[in-house]
Amino acid sequence: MRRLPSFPHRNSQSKEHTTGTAAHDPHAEHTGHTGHTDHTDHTDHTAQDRHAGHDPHAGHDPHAGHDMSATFGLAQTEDGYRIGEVSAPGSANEPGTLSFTISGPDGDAVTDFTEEHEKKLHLIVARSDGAHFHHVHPTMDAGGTWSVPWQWDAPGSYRAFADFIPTATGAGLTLSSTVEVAAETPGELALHPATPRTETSVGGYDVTVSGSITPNHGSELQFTVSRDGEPVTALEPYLGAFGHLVALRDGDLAYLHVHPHGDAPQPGATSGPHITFEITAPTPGRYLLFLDFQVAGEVFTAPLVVDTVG
Ligand SMILES: [Cu+2]
Repeated sequence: MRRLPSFPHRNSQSKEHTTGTAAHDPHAEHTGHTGHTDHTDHTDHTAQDRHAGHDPHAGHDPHAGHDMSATFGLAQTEDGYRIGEVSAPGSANEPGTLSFTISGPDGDAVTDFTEEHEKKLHLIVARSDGAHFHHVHPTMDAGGTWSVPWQWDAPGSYRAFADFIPTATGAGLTLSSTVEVAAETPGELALHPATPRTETSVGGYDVTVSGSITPNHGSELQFTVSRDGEPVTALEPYLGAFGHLVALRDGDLAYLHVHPHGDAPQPGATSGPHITFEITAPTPGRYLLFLDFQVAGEVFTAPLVVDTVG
């Protein structure tokens, strides 16, 4: 596995970057997806999803094995590893802590993780409609409990994805569990369908995406960052890359963690305005894209939405 150089991590452990800006409308059909919490049956994905050989990153991307795994992060248990119940505040706007443990094949909490992209565990949280996306890095105590200060912005059914490498196997896993955040009134639970969006603004930066996603083929997506109409060339390494892309399939939030083209940046290097990723979407459909990028020490997340073509 390629070792990534380490960089100062300016995003504090507890800081989260979140997107609440997506234009959304009520969309009730997502509510049925909460039943995926214990989705350990791989059969419905196996035929088309076990195809590491199709992964354009095979051979040089440390994620190649688990990005295209059978469950796409929708399972709570895989290869004997399990994410336990996620404890978090039960309602919105209530400060607290989000915590969980990862247990291994022997049932005990796992405490030995191998760093990947400068962190031993990456936690992605999104509501069932893809809104309220968070990418944070909890800390682990000696007993293997991961925790991070937490407050929900809105009620609903959320999925929490833990992306990690148990040192015992060296094989990356993404496991997830759902968390329900109670609403005071039923109207607060209205969900919002994503609609295709290839341009967005975050923190004064304009981000566009070009390219198209062809299902089951490596497809190139190019993001361009500009500010006040000028290309931004001061993109900084964040977690060992000039950008991180998480793609969630609209509907079930199947999870794809994608890494950019090119070698890991050297410390102090800057890049821009383009960041290019190769993504392999497992099925036709709509994909919610969350691009993390860093400028002047601050991390931004740009939410975009692309439908597959062909
Ligand atoms: Cu992370």
